[in-house]
Amino acid sequence: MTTQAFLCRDCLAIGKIANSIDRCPTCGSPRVLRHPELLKLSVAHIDCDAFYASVEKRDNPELAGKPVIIGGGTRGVVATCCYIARQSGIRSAMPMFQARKLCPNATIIKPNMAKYVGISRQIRAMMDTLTPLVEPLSIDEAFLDLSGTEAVHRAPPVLVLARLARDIQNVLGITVSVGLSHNKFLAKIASDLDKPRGFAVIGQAETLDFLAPKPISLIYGVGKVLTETLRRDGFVTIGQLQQHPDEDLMRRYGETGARLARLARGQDVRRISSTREEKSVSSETTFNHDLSTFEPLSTELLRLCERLSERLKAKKLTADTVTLKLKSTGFRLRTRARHLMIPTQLANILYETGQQLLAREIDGTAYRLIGIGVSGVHNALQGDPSDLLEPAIARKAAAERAMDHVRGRFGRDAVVRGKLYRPKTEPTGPGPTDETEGKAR
Ligand code: DCP
Ligand code: MG
Repeated sequence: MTTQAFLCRDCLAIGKIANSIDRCPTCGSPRVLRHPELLKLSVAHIDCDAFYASVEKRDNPELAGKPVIIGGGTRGVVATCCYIARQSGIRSAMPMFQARKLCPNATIIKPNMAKYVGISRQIRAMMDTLTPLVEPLSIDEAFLDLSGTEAVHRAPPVLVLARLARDIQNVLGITVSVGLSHNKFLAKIASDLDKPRGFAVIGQAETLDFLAPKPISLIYGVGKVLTETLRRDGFVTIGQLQQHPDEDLMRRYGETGARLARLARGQDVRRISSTREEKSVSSETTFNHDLSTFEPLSTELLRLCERLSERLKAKKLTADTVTLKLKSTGFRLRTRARHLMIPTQLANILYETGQQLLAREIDGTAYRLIGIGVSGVHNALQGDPSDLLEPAIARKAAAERAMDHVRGRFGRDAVVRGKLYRPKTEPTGPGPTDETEGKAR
């Protein structure tokens, strides 16, 4: 009789179980996890189920069993919807009018961000009691590294995680899904496999076979453009990348190819780094004369992005949220933020994002100050900058790093972007530049 390690997600019984038995021998529940590597794996990703919608359903029992959409507000799109509403085809980011058409009887609720942030913090606090290595990715998800915690908890990571999922449900009234594996890439994929209220495991032994039939777009950072390039070259599944010689992938796609080859095999060396202090870094400048048009504001923005990027690079940091700050002549403050899919330290990306945010604020208002800041700061892994995954970004990154190299050798003014070039005698210029670093919010 062959046996396997098992864990019951209801009564939390743990032990060995015969392969032929599919219910918990203690409580009879079918929610049994079984896997040969169940007691060895320690990297987890946890993601709340239909987060905003779950919170609203928790707070209004009349909504139980009914379709609920969270959205509207200023953006006019769906933020999320519950799993019942998803059966009608509604998805995040869909225009509200389309969602209403798909499910006319859905209850629509405007997002209450303060409430969701509060619950997110409570979940985080529960995670922090289990390991110092908690890395939040967004408001409703985080990586946890539970390696080496078995002695403290007197329980293997899988049991600690099942307890956590149960406690979050009992204490906070919302459900989460857990992915357990041997690295971040696979743990994140796993948490999505069994949603909602899921728990999925991807072991070392099945990594290659698990990934082989999956589409290449499952690899983080592979966006529409790269997917299309690879499809044209005959690569559709991850298995096709596995079968292809690494050297040829590198010859065709450079650094991106090397990275694709590694991830296709499920190799990911990124560590889980806790950003316990939600750090923010920013640069801002006050003008000698107020500015109201795009071009001069954009020129100042570029200068600030270069300084900010320089500081991030020096400290080996990347960040995933960019915030533009503007202060009007009447001292009214505007801040506009955008989340990036791939964390960055590049001036080019900061500038592109900042410009998009700036363009919407050009409405005749005269500004006396512009600032650009980042938060969601992570340690950049040496030799593994995530900007190398998407070729369009990789090209900009390569150009920027070449420029940094020249500046490193010959000084900051050795290369000056055309937009920032000013003859030395020109009298006007910006006022003082402030650089700050601290806790976000
Ligand atoms: N969100 C948003 N706009 C989007 C995507 C998400 O405002 N385009 C918000 C609402 C979500 C929350 O972020 O509740 C978390 O995002 P997820 O992608 O994790 O989505 P959900 O938690 O809602 O659903 P799932 O069960 O698929 O994780
Ligand atoms: Mg979620």
